[in-house]
Amino acid sequence: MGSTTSKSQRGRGVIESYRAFLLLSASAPVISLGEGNTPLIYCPQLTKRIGRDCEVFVKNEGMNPTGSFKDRGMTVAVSKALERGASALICASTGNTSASAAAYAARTGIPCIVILPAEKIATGKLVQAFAYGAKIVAIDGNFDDALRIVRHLGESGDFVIVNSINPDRIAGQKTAAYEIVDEVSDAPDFQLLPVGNAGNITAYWAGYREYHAHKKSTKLPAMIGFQAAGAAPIFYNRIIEKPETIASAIRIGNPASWKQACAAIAESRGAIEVVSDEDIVAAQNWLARHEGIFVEPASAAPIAGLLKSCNSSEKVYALQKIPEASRIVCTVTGHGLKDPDLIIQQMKKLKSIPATTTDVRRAIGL
Ligand code: AN7
Repeated sequence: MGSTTSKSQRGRGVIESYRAFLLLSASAPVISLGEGNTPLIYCPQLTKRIGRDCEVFVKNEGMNPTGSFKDRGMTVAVSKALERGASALICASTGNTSASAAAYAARTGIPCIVILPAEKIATGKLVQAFAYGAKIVAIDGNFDDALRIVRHLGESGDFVIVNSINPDRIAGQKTAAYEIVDEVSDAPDFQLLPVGNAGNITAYWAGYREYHAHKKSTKLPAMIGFQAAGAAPIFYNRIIEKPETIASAIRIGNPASWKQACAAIAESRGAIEVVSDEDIVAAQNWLARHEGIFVEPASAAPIAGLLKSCNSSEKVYALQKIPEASRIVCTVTGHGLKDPDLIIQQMKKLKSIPATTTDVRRAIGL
């Protein structure tokens, strides 16, 4: 197992880096775009806000080939699908899964059908699915409706479903936890991440547990998941028929991996929390302006929770009593450029000025 973390294997995709943990046969084809090996960035400003001798890191999954963590699971799901002779892929998506599935399908040379909630997909993600040549179907319904239809269509055997109900997706996404442990030589004390369909929190917990069982870490983190207040079925413990949030990636009312997420939270002595859309937008701006990391709104949910926990009048129960000297990892799941509409609204329209140094000096207030 020692070779799994060899530097020479970095950048070659998660299958080559962690083959022994992914149970791939030696003859399986590898469809990779060089996913994984994303930066784990120490965040001095967040660390300062938390205080108490803690350390805060951001695992920037926006640095994957299609700009989200989905690529880790997609390389495994698509490689295994190809080994089994798949001729087409299908997925429901709030945007990132479809962008990733479309890219890996293109790489494989097989068609990809994506079923999306009409008008609820961030511009950049829709552009990606189109650019990679997916067959895009928009429905008058939400993600939960789209996944229901995909489950039905998958039963025909004509398509391989590449949503996280496919266990190969979860297997691939575990590699993010492996990377974190490899990089800091142990598991963190707290692992924060946004929760939508709840596949990723399930995958991280499985990854941390496996690595711990292989004695690669001395401890296990508390898993803290964040949902948007208008789309928080796990937090409220009921299906949300009409989920609403500005963070369209996690606009999900009936998560497929609900039970597994609850198990991860219970077993790790973690928690599920909610943050408002207002806090999400503020955290997205804060992270870009204080740490230089631009993420999509869903990815700002754990940052919003962390920032809120620094404000003593607010209640983020799970983070209220972070012990001194804790190491905290926040996973930010998708790149900010995928969903620029909110930021564009904040920008004033740029008016051009004459192309002289004098005019430019005046414009910048010199
Ligand atoms: C940026 O693309 O569900 O809890 O269809 O795009 O594993 O679902 C995306 C989910 C977090 C939630 N952050 O992860 C889809 C989709 C971003 C995301 C999540 C998603 P899960």
